[in-house]
Amino acid sequence: MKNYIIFTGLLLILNFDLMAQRTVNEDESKVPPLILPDPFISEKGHLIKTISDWENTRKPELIKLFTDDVYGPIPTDFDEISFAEVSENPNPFPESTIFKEVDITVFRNGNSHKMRLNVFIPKSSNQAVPIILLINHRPKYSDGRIAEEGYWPVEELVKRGFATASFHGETVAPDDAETFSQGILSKLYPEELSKPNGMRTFGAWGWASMRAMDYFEQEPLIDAKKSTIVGHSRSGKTALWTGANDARWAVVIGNESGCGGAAISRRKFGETVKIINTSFPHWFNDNFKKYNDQEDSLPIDQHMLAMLVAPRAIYFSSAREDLWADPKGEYLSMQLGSRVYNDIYKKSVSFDSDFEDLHAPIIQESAGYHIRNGKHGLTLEDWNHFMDFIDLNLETKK
Ligand code: GTR
Repeated sequence: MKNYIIFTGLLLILNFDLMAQRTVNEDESKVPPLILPDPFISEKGHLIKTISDWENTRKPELIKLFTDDVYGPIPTDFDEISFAEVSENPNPFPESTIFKEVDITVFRNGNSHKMRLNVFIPKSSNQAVPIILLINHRPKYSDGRIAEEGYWPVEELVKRGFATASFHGETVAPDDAETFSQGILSKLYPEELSKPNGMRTFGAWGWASMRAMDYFEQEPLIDAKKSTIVGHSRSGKTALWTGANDARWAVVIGNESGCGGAAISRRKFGETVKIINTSFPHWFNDNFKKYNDQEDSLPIDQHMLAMLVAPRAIYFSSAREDLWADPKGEYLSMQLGSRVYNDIYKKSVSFDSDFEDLHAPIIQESAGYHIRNGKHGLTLEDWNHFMDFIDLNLETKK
């Protein structure tokens, strides 16, 4: 009898799984015709033409729409911040780097929270160096190294003259629907929890990235004006939202960030708003759930997120087999979003190729993109293209 009940349960689960898979579209011919909200018409119906129109009217409108309907805010208010260098682990790369393990403590309304940042700085340099921050959500060693080959290639980054830092999302907000509030949300910003447009984990991880930037700004070995933020997948979504909010990041990179990141939601290709909100209800705010199966009523789409980074530099990357993240939707978003550089900032950015004809990375001023062969992941090949893009945009080439 017992076996019979368990067997039935399994069948039911399998059935639900199959049903969920059937509703995922990975067939380009089934993508609906795209009618996207116009980034260059203000809420009052005015045409946005100048930098002033964009920066004073449209950009604040879009930030508010993304805040209220998608991600929630990244709060910037707190009472005090302190940085303590601790030495808990030996330097895994003593030949080439200076290793700093930094505890960042933030105080607000009588409460405090401590997060850990791991920083590697090239030993050889005699001047302040540009830095690349990686937001991490993968298993890591206590010294910050990530076991996956190429995921955080510290030695290669340092060899090319970059300092690099990383924190794990769990240091401020657990990546779990039940426990996500057991970090800065309950300790420092409890009022956010009851707001339908409040901060959730992406806001919390973005907040941590901003505190890392606070550290970079006061560290003499780092040239904080030449900072890049990088995230892969869920951390890529976070990197893009952080880069849109915090103008201190000179370069913003979203690797395979997919649904709720670079990919256009209205394409409904691969992961959809409903699927992501169901699997990860703690990532986005509660209002975003209104758009489950209702992508066409979103007041924004994700190409507008790329635009919020301008005039700073933005880069998206995809993997050919990563259909779940909708590589074509990520590229289209860059093609459409990068119009802000041409139309508003009068720069010359071009994404002329159709997605199907892409064969080489597009490394140019302001906006770039590559697609590589293979599956979802962050690899040394991705990083080499990122570094080329950063070098070009920050003139860090030696
Ligand atoms: C998947 C999720 C994606 C992506 C990915 C990741 O399960 O559906 O949106 O974020 O996780 O972070 O690796």
